[in-house]
Amino acid sequence: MTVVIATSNPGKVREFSRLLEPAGFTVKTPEECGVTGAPEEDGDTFLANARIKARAAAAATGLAALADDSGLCVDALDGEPGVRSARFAEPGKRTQTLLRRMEGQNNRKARFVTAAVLAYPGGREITAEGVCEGEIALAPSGTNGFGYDPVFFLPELGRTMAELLPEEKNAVSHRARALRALLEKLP
Ligand code: ITT
Repeated sequence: MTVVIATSNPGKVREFSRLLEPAGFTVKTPEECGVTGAPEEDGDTFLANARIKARAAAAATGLAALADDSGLCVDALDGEPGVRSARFAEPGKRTQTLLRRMEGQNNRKARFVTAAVLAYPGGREITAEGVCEGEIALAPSGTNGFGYDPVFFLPELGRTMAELLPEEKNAVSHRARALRALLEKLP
């Protein structure tokens, strides 16, 4: 089965490909299918935004399309940046902005959340969610992964998400958990 990964984020493509290709899927990016531009993510929830991206790519390519919408929910910030994770601050300043907002906070508990949607061109869809619990580190560390990974500390592993190897992130991440749950629902 060929699946289009409906994202403009190369980190997500890498993570999904690593999980899907060994399971026998052929993975394509929207660009490889001649599709450029992304739909507006104006949903109020991770699921709504994942659905917008997956449906748009399935319609544009005529192929099954997988999208995820993810974000970091921080308890001390009442769940922020959450569904606004990509708009929280300018690209390149998000982790710094988050650390500044967390200054003096003792409660560092946070979780990454992913809603994943596999949309078929005919309208059928399969959805799943994945969560990864952790803490906001005091300072960034690590160069792997992307986004907020350098400031997301996993107490059980004693490392930030950006200090994990790609296969280690895929063993515990919100995205991998959502994808595994989704694949279990495939007919
Ligand atoms: P697409 O919408 O094109 O898929 P995006 O990067 O905008 O790409 P999201 O809206 O899902 O994707 O991401 C919201 C923000 O959360 C964005 O700043 C990401 O960098 C960050 N994020 C998502 N998944 C992450 C992960 O696994 N590790 C660290 N940060 C992540």
